[in-house]
Amino acid sequence: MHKIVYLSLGSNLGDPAANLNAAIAGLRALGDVAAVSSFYETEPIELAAQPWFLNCVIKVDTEKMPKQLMSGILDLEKEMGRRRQHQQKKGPRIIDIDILLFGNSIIETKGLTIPHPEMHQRRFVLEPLAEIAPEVRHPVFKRTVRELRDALPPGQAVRRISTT
Ligand code: PH2
Ligand code: MG
Ligand code: MG
Repeated sequence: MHKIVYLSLGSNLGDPAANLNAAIAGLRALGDVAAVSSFYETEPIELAAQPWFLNCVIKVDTEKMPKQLMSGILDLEKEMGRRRQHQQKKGPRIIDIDILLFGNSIIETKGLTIPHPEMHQRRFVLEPLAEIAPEVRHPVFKRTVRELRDALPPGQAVRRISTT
């Protein structure tokens, strides 16, 4: 059964744009990539003392189940050189791929929570997500992505990279 999934991608090590593009290419093995937001330069949040990130959001049409998708994502992160044991929690990374929304599913298991528990507080997620899916509704808060984005407190700088 097809499901529409939204993923957040982020990188702040090496060549972040190349890393996002490589991740998007790799994710094509897990489903059809139906939309890609602009890339955004974003102020690091939660752990401030690290380089700015490059973030984007993509829409994927997949036949995978949530756990299968998650394990495919973890394999891809590893393949791209991410080493979690050497990594500071919330710190710099070559690539981070998070599942934001999986259809309208609400999932709470060890190791996988959907919707992503912090997505509604993060401008680096909501700004690119509002670009490609403004009317999609958060299944827990029942607010659209645009409404959640507009309700964010000021702060958390994000700058859309122009592609033209
Ligand atoms: N990821 C984090 C913590 N903080 N800040 C920005 N701007 N972008 C991120 O992708 C990010 C973050 C943990 O995954
Ligand atoms: Mg992650
Ligand atoms: Mg993350």
